[in-house]
Amino acid sequence: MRILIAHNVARLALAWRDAITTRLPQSTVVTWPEALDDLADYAIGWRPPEALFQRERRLKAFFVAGAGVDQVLTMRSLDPRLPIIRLEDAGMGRQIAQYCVHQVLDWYTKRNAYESQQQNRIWKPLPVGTPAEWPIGIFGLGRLGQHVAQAFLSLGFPVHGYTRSARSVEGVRVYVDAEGTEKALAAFLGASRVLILMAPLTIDTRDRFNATRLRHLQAGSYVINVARGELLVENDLIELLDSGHLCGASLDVFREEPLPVDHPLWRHPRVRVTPHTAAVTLIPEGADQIVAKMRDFESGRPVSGVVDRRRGY
Ligand code: OXD
Repeated sequence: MRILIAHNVARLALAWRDAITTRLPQSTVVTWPEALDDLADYAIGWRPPEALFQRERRLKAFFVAGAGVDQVLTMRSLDPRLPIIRLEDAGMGRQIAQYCVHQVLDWYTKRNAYESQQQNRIWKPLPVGTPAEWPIGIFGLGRLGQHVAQAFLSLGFPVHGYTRSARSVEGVRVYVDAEGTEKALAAFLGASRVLILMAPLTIDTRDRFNATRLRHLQAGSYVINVARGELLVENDLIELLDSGHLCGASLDVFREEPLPVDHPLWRHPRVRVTPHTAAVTLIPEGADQIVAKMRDFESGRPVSGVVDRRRGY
């Protein structure tokens, strides 16, 4: 097979090339913009250039080296028939679950308050909460969302999940909303005191969390965004943090990345900012998964993780 790697970080492109070459020694693997004699059969990439899809007209499939596919689907030169296949979990679920649990436990165990008490040498036990007071609401119950749900369930938190496709997840109160109605979303938000955004960016989820919808959350709620910045209207989030309706937010993704240096989120006292690192693609796990999918594809077996272009994920 002829395989082309296009990663926006040169060092990672080389790491992917080596990982794929090790697993498929009979194949020719090169990195963009190097061209193969006879064009590539498959490409693997993260934030690939438009020019790739203009030049590589013989691709059988494009593998996204991550979970989110929004960056690829918006490319004008993308052939609408080309199968786009994304990574499914590949070690990301565990990382995102750890990130979310860490953010919630820090808040729930009053770490900030104790840190400031320590600086002032104050010995003062604060009231203890219970998990029942902090129902977790997971917006997007795909593989990664289910990982997060299990992590919170194991710690005794009630978990609510919002999903577009009917599914049942043991222990989770599921709000299925095939039509995308405001009623189901409002009920889900009203039941949650921690909102975790885990859904892909699509035309339906863009700007979904504006002030009106965030107000449906219980008073004093916490917001975590590990999905895409565009799901959340950042100014509305700030407004609700300032009004006290929200008690805090942990944001790993932003409408503009890197977050501009003068952005108010950097300095907001109740916002924690991390640079899109809640889950990074683990190349060995990712390469194992892509190679297995490529083999299935080559031999005509069903391949999971193929993006439904209509739904956008
Ligand atoms: C992803 C990401 O989609 O890292 O994999 O954001």
